[in-house]
Amino acid sequence: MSDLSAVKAALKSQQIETPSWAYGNSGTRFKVFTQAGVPRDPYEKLDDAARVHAATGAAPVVALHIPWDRVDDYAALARYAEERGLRLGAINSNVFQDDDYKLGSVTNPDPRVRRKAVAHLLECVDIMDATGSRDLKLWFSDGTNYPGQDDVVARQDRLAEALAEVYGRLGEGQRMLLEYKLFEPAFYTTDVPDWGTAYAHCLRLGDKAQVVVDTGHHAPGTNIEFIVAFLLREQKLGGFDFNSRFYADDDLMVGAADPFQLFRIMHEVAKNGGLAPEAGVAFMLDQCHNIEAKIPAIIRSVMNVQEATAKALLIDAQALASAQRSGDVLEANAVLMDAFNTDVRPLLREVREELGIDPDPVAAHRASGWQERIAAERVGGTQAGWGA
Ligand code: AOS
Ligand code: ZN
Ligand code: ZN
Repeated sequence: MSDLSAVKAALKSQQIETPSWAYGNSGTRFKVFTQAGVPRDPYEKLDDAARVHAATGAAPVVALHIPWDRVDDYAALARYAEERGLRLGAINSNVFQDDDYKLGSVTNPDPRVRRKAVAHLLECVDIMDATGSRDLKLWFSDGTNYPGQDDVVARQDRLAEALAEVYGRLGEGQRMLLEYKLFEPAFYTTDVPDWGTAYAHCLRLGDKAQVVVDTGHHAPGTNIEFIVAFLLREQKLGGFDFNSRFYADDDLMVGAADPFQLFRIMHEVAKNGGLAPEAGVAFMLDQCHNIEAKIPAIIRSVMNVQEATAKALLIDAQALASAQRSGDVLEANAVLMDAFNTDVRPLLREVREELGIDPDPVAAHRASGWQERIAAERVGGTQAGWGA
């Protein structure tokens, strides 16, 4: 795409979904460094998310996590979001934080535990009905630690059975997004370890089941953009959990360690129709901000996705196709690199000015006084945290 107004229009229509848990305290198993002013409940998380949207104009959707965001009245929470120009996004289920799940949730050898896990997933669909959320995001920590610990194929059967039951409960316009992860917390086998496994289950389930690609969930060196291109071609890319990894599932700011990889991913997304709203690709963040200020970090992350998207949109598609047709390897690569090496920050400043927001979202947020205000006001109560 080289028509600048079309590039700008595409950038203006891209929506990034921020995760409620990124606003709360988080850390590693070694230490959680708490921060002043962190939200104490889902409502305050939405207040912070509204600041991210105000600063960027591109983050109107907020993903929830059950039970971390448990409230009595989900419809009221959805209204609260709406009053702030937001809407509630994916409902992230949690079948990994309970003693019962030591040997797995939906793949547990004990039918009682499997029942409990499925009941939670079904409850998440009830919540979607109340919030108006489109997506149920499923990530299973299920797997084994030792050879022989359990029957690998029987676990796939149990997984398929649970997924089918939840799939059957989905309403019109609702989807199930199945996330894969190479390892952790299970270290020998993981029941949904890769895109192929997730894809195979989704294929059997039907159109409402799609794969979610968490960029942090691959072996080093995995060509994630190939996976993205393949899934888009098959109409099975439901969305992303964007973050940045260096070693494993590091959940750092998207685009921080490897902006080139993010550009390559966004190139496949843009080229294969994934930016069109009707493609339904959810651009979610799945990050934690352990040592950096949370709201500015989320703003920066949204900007990183926008910058990669802008560069992908600036690729001269005709020049690329012609170099590819003629087998000009160097020229084809140069076309891509030209776009990647373009400084798109001035373009994005213009886009923001046209949207009527400050061209510098991080500076605008810092100047807003929000951080000082929440640090002063949010005293007492318990701060929300990852896992709380
Ligand atoms: C876990 O590693 C995953 O990335 C999940 O997406 C998880 O559900 C998310 O971190 C929120 O719980
Ligand atoms: Zn994830
Ligand atoms: Zn993860």
